[in-house]
Amino acid sequence: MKKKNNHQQNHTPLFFFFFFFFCILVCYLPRSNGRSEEKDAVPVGHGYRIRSVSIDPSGKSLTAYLGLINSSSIFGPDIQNLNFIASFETKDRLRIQITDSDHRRWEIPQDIIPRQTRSPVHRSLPETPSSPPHSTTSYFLSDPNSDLILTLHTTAPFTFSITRKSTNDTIFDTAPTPFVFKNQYIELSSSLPKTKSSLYGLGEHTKRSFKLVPDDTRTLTMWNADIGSANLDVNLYGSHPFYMDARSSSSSPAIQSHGVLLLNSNGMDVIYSGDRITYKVIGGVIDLYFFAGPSPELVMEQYTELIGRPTPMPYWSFGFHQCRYGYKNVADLEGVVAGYAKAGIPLEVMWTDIDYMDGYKDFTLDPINFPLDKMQKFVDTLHQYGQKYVLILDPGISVNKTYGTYIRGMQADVFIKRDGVPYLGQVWPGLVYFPDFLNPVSEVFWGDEIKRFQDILPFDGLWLDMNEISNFITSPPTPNSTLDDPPYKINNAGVSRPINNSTVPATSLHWGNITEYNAHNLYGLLESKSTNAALINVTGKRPFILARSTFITSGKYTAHWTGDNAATWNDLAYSIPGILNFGIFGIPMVGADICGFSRNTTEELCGRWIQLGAFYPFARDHSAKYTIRQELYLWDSVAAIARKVLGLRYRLLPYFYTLMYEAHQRGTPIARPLFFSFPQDTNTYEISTQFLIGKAVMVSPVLKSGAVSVDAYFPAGNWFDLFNYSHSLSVESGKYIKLDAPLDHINVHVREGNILAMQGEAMTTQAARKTAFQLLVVVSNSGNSSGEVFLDDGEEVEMGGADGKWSLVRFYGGIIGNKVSVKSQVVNGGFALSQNWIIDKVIFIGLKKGKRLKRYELETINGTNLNGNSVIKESFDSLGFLIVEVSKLSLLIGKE
Ligand code: MIG
Repeated sequence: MKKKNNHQQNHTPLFFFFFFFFCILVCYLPRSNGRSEEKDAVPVGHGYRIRSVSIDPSGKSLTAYLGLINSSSIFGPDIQNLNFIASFETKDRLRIQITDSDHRRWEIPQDIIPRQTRSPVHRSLPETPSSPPHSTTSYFLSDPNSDLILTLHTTAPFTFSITRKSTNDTIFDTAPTPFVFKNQYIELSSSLPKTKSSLYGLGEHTKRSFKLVPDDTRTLTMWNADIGSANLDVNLYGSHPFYMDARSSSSSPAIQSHGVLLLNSNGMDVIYSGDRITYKVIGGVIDLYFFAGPSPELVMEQYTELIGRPTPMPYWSFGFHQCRYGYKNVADLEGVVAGYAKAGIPLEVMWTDIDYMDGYKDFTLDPINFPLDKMQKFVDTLHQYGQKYVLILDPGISVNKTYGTYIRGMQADVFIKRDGVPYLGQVWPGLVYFPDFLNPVSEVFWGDEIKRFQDILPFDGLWLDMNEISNFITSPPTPNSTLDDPPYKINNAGVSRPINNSTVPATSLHWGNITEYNAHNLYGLLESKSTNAALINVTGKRPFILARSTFITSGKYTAHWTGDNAATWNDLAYSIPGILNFGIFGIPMVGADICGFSRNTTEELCGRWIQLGAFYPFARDHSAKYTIRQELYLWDSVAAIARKVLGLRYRLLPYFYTLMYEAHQRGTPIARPLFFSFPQDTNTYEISTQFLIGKAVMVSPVLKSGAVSVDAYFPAGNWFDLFNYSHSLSVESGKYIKLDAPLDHINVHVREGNILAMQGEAMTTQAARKTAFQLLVVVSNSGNSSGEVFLDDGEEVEMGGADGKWSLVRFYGGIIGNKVSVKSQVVNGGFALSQNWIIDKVIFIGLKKGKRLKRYELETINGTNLNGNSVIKESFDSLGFLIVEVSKLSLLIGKE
């Protein structure tokens, strides 16, 4: 029995008045949903009071027992007793868990997302709960090494706040809104300092801008759904309840950013109104993580330390990919490959969509249009030319007694069930069952199917579509089920559609009796995880997987594309926020369908799209069935643009790949928002039309029809056109500059202070890797510049692993007296030396104006004369910076 009476001494008649009032409201709001409640000032619940608090002697964790103040009737009965546990898991990571003291609730299983186990919790309440002494109004949890401090406010209803010690800035504060915890409705809200805070993340949604725009009518809903990304502001394929808050500060450092993750897989609405953020979650527990930053890079490092670092991608996956829904047959595929070759446009990977399958059944080939022998020959030929092949898989397994995969799946009993039998859905093959990736047997089953197919057709990567799960039917709800029809309706599809809409019903069961209600958002993640393990087993190589549906930690297994956009100028522009968001979600290998998926593209749009898409981390042209063809060679203008921009991309491959390494080591995105590198410049917080690749290269695309110039923002510094080093810009403080951008040109600039290791253009990444390196040393005003390049075979499972079959070369440029120097430091030079890679050219740009070099003498650090056959050319750029090009060198890159 709960000792309710002890804790209800403070009930006043006022409370009952409110209760009565509230009840009337509810009764007169038929079919009310979350959003109409939001408008009313009446809180959904009355909050909790603290019954006791204990702080661990280590000072790193705190446990409080909370008792309900008073119940409310909306969205079901309140949970009576809660445990509140706060702990510093690292100095930069504070975790807050709130859950039912008396009953176990759904939490994402540890083997899916590993994390620290809860510090010992007393399941039952102490005999005589000790109320906090009257004199105490707050409890603090403060780790001496951490910049964060937690305050528990003991006045009823209880609230908590988190403050940054160094600036005294409050980063999270649940006051004054009472916290609500019901079985199927949890509400937690924090105030935000409207003018100081800029929020990014909370996806997956297509947004007009990268920075979240306050909007209290439109929810940020998270419930994985097969909704085309051409739809703005509605829940899409994946769920990432993580945001980064970049706060400008007058103190140093100028940006104080932190991250907040709600580790919860249930459906939710998040409402961001500028001065508040409110989570409305329909299950699970509160498991909040605060990452102290303070730089955006550190937030990413701390976030990915918890969720896992992004998986490395094979070198070849940074090449250009071509796909289409609706390729007719093998001859069609061959024609496309030939079209690229003939046009001299690099094509790395050819894809097939569901067209290749026999009756849309996974692991089968259409015997007429994509017969095995022709497909084998096709894939062999691709491989001979150093190209790759990727194919699509859908999760639904056709229910067909003559289909091997189905038979084996039934034997292994791997399918999701409802009412004791496999749940029958409907997708492309007709009736299907869905493998339950929560069941460990599924990984074995799935891996075996992949192996059987790999054995006959040696594909190089897998594309996982429809894994939200997408279902062409909506099965009727189980009568009176609060799972199929929960009391609070999340804003599914922007119109509060039932959560069961076009997916597997919430009452379906996974292995271990886990409901689809709880596990729904995990499906794509689990499929990616199993597929990743299978590919490593089968090929022994680094896997390439492209998944549509993602969740927290998906970056450990897969790349992502932003799904079904449309061939419109708007969708071209929205691809930038889309890509930047996935960087923040820990999935740096991301791209949007180049030239647009649905609707007919146009020559101009496709030209502009490949200009931008050539700089997406993942660059794939893909289109829908029944749209016009959009392979890049089909228009002369687009072909010329493609040669130019993909030429630069391929020269930058070592740079992209090194950024992959950095992402894998530290979680830093490949494509980054400007504020990552220019935090002191608050104008950058708003920018959604440009982005950085790493920290050195800035892309400023044309996003409007008919435009032949672009207003691009340049943070302070000297910038140099990467296509033509003699075009430079210099800005003292950040400003917009109007740049020429004729149809055949995209503005891509490199910033002073960087050194890029580039290679030559080629038709495949394999061929590009055989060319000599060139160093572009972008001398800075301060004289110093740096850069690095990571080198390995591009496909071993580990990247930078213990076997040491890799090299990392760091370059440092400097001006000492009247000498310009560039030095390298080599970690594990052996690998690079074994490849005989040389640097044959070093180009210095951004050298001080006005002076020519008087005398050239090239020497290595140890004094060896290098003049040999080398050739030196000197010129001035548009601003008078000196450019010096030293060619015909042969410096081994693996040697310091
Ligand atoms: O119901 O496989 O987002 O890229 O071409 C549509 C056909 C299924 C959706 C994917 C899209 C793919 C398409 N798929």
